[in-house]
Amino acid sequence: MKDIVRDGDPVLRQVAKKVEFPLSAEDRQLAADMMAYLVNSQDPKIAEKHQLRAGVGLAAPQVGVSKQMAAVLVPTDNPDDPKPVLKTVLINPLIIVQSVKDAALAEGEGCLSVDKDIRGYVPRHDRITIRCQDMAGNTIRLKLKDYPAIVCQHEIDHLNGILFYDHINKENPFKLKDNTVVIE
Ligand code: NB4
Ligand code: NI
Repeated sequence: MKDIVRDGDPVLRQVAKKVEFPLSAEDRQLAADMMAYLVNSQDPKIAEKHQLRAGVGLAAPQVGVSKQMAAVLVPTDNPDDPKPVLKTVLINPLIIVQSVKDAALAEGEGCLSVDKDIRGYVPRHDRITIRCQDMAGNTIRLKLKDYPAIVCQHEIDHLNGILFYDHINKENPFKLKDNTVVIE
């Protein structure tokens, strides 16, 4: 697994290139490696052994590849059900529908590419519809809300050269619009 690119590297501020189909062997490997990072990072033993910071998402620019691809792995919080809430690789994703209502994580956001703790709410859309491609090149639509929607917006931002702290209100980091749900 390649090292994760840190803030300051220009690749994080570039608009990533579209991925072409059929996927190259290299692109398939990239998708598999990014998902493997997330799976490993969420296993406390493996994460400790390899010194991995836990992640629920990872975008290709974060491993130095300026392509429109991101892995998302949102685990379930139900111990009786091992099925993740969302496990997918987003390719060429676009937000085609977004709610007026916003949502923000109560704890703010952290990014594997940003070492400092930057506090404040990151306002996102509470509900989105994403149009993207799957590994086979089929165009798919994902309707998401709340936490999984926030994760995907963080990842899609990376593909457009945007980092979470760009969205934090500079005067008052904890100021939110009226119609915003805070998600625990
Ligand atoms: C992406 C997220 C930042 C906010 C919310 C959260 C973690 C990331 C960055 C929205 C998307 C990575 C990608 C976590 C985490 C909860 C689930 C399951 C068991 C530990 C894990 C911890 F690690 N963010 N880190 N940051 N990024 N929740 N959880 N838990 O994932 O930079 O661009 O394993
Ligand atoms: Ni990030």
